[in-house]
Amino acid sequence: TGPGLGWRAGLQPEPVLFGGRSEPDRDGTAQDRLHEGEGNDIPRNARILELSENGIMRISKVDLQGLSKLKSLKLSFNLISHVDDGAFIDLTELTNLNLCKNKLEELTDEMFLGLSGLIKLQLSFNHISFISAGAFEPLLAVQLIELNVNRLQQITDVIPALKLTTLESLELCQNRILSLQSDNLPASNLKSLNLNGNPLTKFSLREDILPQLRNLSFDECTEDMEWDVASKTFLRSLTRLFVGGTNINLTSYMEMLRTAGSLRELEMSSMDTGVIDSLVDTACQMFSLRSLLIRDNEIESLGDLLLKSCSGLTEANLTSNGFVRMSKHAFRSTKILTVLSLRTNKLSKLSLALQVLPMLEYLDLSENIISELDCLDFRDLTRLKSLNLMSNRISVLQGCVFENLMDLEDLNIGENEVIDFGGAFTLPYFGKLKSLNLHNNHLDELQQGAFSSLSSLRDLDLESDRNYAVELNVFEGLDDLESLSVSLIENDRESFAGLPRLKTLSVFFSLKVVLRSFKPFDILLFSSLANLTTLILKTDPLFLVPITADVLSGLKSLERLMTENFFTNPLHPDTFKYTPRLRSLQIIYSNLLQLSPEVFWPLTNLEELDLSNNNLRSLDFLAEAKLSALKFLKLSENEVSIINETIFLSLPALTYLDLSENPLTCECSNSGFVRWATSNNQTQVANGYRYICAFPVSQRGERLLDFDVRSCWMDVSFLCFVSSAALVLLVLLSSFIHHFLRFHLIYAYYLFLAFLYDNKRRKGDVGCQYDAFVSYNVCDEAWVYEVLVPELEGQQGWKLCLHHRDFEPGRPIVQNITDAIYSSRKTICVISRHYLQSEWCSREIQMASYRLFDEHRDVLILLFVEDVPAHRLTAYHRMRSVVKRRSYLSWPRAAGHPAVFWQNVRRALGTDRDPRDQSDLLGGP
Ligand SMILES: *C1O[C@H](CO)[C@@H](O)[C@H](O)[C@H]1NC(C)=O
Ligand SMILES: *[C@@H]1O[C@H](CO)[C@@H](O)[C@H](O)[C@H]1NC(C)=O
Ligand SMILES: *[C@@H]1O[C@H](CO)[C@@H](O)[C@H](O)[C@H]1NC(C)=O
Ligand SMILES: *[C@@H]1O[C@H](CO)[C@@H](O)[C@H](O)[C@H]1NC(C)=O
Ligand SMILES: *[C@@H]1O[C@H](CO)[C@@H](O)[C@H](O)[C@H]1NC(C)=O
Ligand SMILES: *[C@@H]1O[C@H](CO)[C@@H](O)[C@H](O)[C@H]1NC(C)=O
Ligand SMILES: *[C@@H]1O[C@H](CO)[C@@H](O)[C@H](O)[C@H]1NC(C)=O
Repeated sequence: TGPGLGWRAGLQPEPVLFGGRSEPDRDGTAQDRLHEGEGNDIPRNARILELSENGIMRISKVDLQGLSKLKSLKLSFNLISHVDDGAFIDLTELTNLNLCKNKLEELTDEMFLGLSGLIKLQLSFNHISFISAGAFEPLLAVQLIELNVNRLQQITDVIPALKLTTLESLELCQNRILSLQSDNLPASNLKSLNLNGNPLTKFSLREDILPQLRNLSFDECTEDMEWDVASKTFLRSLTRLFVGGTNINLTSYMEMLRTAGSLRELEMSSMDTGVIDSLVDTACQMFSLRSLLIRDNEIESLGDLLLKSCSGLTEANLTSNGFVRMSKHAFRSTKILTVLSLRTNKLSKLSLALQVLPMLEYLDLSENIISELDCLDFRDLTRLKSLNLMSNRISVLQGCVFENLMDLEDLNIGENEVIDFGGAFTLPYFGKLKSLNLHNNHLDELQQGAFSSLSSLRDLDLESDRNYAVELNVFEGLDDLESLSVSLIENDRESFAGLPRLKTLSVFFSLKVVLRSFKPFDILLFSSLANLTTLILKTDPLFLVPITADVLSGLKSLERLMTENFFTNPLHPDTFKYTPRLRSLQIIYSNLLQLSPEVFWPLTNLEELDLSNNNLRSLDFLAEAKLSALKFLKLSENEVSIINETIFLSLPALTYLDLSENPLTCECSNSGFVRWATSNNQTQVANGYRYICAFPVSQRGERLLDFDVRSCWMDVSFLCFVSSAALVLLVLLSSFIHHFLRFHLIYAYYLFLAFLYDNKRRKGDVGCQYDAFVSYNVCDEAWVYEVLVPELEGQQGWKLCLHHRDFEPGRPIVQNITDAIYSSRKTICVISRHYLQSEWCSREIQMASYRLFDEHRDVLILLFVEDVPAHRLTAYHRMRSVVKRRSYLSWPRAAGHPAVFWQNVRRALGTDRDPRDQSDLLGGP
């Protein structure tokens, strides 16, 4: 059904695709084709494809292409009116094709090409009126063709089917066929022909065209039919005849029976009482007749006469005839009857009529109104194996009723009103009983040893809507019991003791458990059931007894656990540690709210998990649950709105996922899940295309899988676009900057370093070691050592840091120099032309000038040892701006008054704080 389904494939022995039902879209466009042009996403290895109840209108050539493994294809309840020639050509393995309930009008020659393995073809409920001569020719193995409820007018219309040598069964109910005449029909191997509901007026065999026919049905044929079979031998194989309806007259029936000499089974329904009596009488006189089925007739009383000639009968099925009374002698003649059904009548008592059937093995009296059984009713039925008394009104069970039923294996007294079976099952004659059904009776109590004589019993059903008490050791003696259903109101640890072979146990705990005991659920209730494989636990919705972590202790063989309303929130992490072999787990209607992954850790073999109806909000526990064998996961009717698709990475074997009825969100948070659901080729998301958005409000009612996940990816790619565009711009910009502003950048870089360094020092708060750091060029070294140092260190007593260094490029000891600058209060630059050329742009000066501006402190003292004309300063922007803004000291200008010069130097070295203090200091350009 188009995209939106995951698949069952891979390990599955039978990959299945369920289409399920889909309502037509609101705009009426329905899924009118199998695919919507997005490519065929049905897995190639699918074996079963179910596409019923969709709106498919035609099947085209490509729809089923390549599905060569398909065994069964179900396309019923669609609107298919056209199938392309060769549409099934690849389906060579197909055995079943169901096209019922469609709008096909004709079957063409090429339609079934390739279906050489087809065994069963179902075409009922279409509008077929024409079958092309070669239509069925490709069907080399077909055994059954159903063409019920179509518009075929003549039996000759189905000649293409009759010609098939493999065909055994042809169903033509409710067409418009008026007659069957052998004149223009081919001989056929048909074994079963159903003509029910056709307005047949004539059945005429003049030639031996149906030599193998065994079953023939004429129920509800609405016209008076003329029966004309030329020779008794033509119907020599006919063993089963089904007639019904009121429109065939007795003369025709008699003729029918006369020509069908080997009849073993005669079935009659909805006929006139008078016709039945005569027909049965005639039929029973046929030597071959063994089985009579008289159903859906209105016969009030089963009298002495109906079966009076039927002494050869072994089976009488008298279902749904409205018998109110039964004559004591009704079965007087049918002495060898082994099977008798009186199901669905209105008998209130048996009137000892059955006493006379010593050969009876199977007796069905269900769905009557029998309230009492006489001790003599079954007295002579000593061979009876199966007795069905279900749905009657029996309230008292007397032991004597079963007294002679020594061979009884199967007894069903379900849905009656038995209050007390008064020790019936402690009596010795039930030694062979294998199955006992006491479902839904009115029991009050089960006493100790109530079933003590049932030593062969395998199945016991004691489940009941009503609640009854179970005494200790009630199941004593049931050594062979394998399956038990029971409703409990007492939770006693001994309840299930002494059932060593028990494999299946179903327990319904009623509210009365709480009311009676008020104690926590007994932890060792099941502890003796080491062979149990299946456990079903249900409680009243109001049952709120706390379940202990040990509730499953001892169940070491358990493989299937189904609970409803039983576990309470939260589930103890150790709950399943006793059941390592569990393969299937169902916890439903338990309001778990949330689960911790640890709960599932012991369940390494778990294959099926059903957690429906638990108000779960998140599935994140699955990510850590280590459910590596899980194939089937059902989570319907919870409160999950967002699914993180990464959880499926931890479910490697998952093939089936059901998330129906969850309030899913149609937002980008679910886009990963939507993509996973539509694209993964292992897990089928069951009915995924029907999941409806619950949020956001604007999307409510839309389908989840219609949510356009591309819009989510678009956001991402837009982001990608923006960021890569930004990146490109950045690269362009940086190459531009590198090219044109490299030096500014380098400068800024050192400023930045200085800033960092400065910050560091400030934090370190290192005190000044020197009064001044002297920066000079090697050419001025003589002046520095001969004039400056003696004056400042000798005369004035300042402590100077002298910059002894080699000026070879590539060897600046940056750290040393900056250290020196920062451990001095001032930096004296001895400026000459040489200095400007080689030193001014050096790092230490830059850093010092940074310090100057940054700290707003006058750390820089400029000593000009020679006159530098203003225009020569222009190359040194910063120097110029310093010189413009600050005063400086000029040695040549002060040549006449060295004392003044040194006095000014002293003042400059002496000032510390505010640079404005000495703004008028020295005079300058
Ligand atoms: C300069 O650095 C060297 C090595 O890092 C060190 O040994 C020397 O003492 C430093 N000099 C000054 C003045 O800090
Ligand atoms: C004939 O009818 C009997 C009883 O309904 C059925 O079991 C049997 O399969 C039919 N035979 C064929 C060939 O259809
Ligand atoms: C019964 O039907 C046949 C065929 O339609 C007809 O020939 C015959 O007269 C009818 N017999 C009676 C008694 O109506
Ligand atoms: C009796 O006939 C009914 C209706 O065809 C069928 O459902 C039932 O199984 C038959 N019972 C026996 C014992 O054959
Ligand atoms: C399980 O069943 C076997 C026989 O099927 C039996 O021998 C054994 O005792 C049973 N185990 C328990 C604990 O009842
Ligand atoms: C899905 O789960 C994975 C693994 O736990 C996590 O990394 C991721 O963020 C989750 N995604 C969302 C959308 O919550
Ligand atoms: C399923 O998908 C996986 C990866 O996406 C691929 O390796 C594998 O062959 C596919 N299997 C089938 C049956 O298409």
